[in-house]
Amino acid sequence: MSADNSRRTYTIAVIPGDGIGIEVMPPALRCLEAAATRFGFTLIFRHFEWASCTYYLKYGKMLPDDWKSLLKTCDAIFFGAVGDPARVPDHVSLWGSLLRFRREFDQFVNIRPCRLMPGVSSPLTGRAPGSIDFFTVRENTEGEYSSIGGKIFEGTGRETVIQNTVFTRTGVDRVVRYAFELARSRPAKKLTSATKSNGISITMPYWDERVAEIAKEYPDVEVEKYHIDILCAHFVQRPHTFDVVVGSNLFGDILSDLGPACTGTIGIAPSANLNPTSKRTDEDWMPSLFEPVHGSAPDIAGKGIANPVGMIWAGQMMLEHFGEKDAAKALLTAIENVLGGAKAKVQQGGEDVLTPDMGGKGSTEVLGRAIESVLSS
Ligand code: GGG
Repeated sequence: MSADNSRRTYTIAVIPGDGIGIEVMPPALRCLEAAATRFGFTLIFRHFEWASCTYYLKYGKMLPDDWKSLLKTCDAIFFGAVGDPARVPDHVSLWGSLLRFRREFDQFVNIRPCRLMPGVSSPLTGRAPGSIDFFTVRENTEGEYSSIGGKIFEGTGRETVIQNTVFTRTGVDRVVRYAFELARSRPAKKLTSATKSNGISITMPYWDERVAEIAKEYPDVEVEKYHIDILCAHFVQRPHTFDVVVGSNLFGDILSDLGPACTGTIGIAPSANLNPTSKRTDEDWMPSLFEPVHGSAPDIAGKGIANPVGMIWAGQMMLEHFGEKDAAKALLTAIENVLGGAKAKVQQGGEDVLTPDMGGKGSTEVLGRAIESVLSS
């Protein structure tokens, strides 16, 4: 990362949020601690209960007034999930927390790996672990997620609702360039752009134009574009053909849920919300945020069965971001070994560590402990 990490001490803002975010956080912290102990660095966790609906119901807001200065004291933000729609409308909780972090810390890249992991059954059978291995790069601060618009003639037959999509040249160019750089660094050197320029006739042709313009700087990268509808179909039918996929805020969000679902479960998918240019030494330091792709999942919250891998893998991405490459590699290997060995373990009469979303009978606690113990051994 752009921080001064020579001291190898990292302060992390821990924000579990709501629902299963609260359940997957403890195993992830234990795995991070195990990695720190094994690889000789120090993690300082600063725990915050805000950015949750419980906080909102108590204080009438999602964040305290000094949230920004508190988070700026940290090297990164480790975030669980937000949302409790039975008590707080989703747009209130999301815009009051996660979207503020992304926008006000200018975390303009949301990068989400999508990989077929060992031991995880995919609805797309017959493919070997690792044969699906791509990244979605989502624009994270503008696009369809805009607060510009309004309602008029409310409650009448002329009721009208408008919400504008915002694409700025700076905003589009920087995320597209990031995606090209990522594609260039990978063996396949291939970039897929998600568009819908046949139907959305102003913003999406603009997106396509900027991709085509920036592509000129990357002659070594193969570029293709698909309308979002057929791209979703290709994700399902041939996910192994993708390498780096770049999309607007909304399209990137949809694709980064669909991709992991095609590899078995969204429960394992991590994400990094990055401000790649901010430096720890800057006066206006803006930390990046790491979270699982999944949300708060009210349907399974409180049952102890949420898959902790998305949260643990998000921690792995955070270690990578800190420059702790060996620890990050060991943590990913621990996840792969535990998932890959899980079915054989059950056949030999051992404990089922896989959570129900992966077809098992295991719990959040058991799976988290298994990964922690492999990492510590
Ligand atoms: N851990 C991710 C999370 O809480 N997601 C909630 C959600 O609905 N996010 C929408 C988004 O990422 O745009």
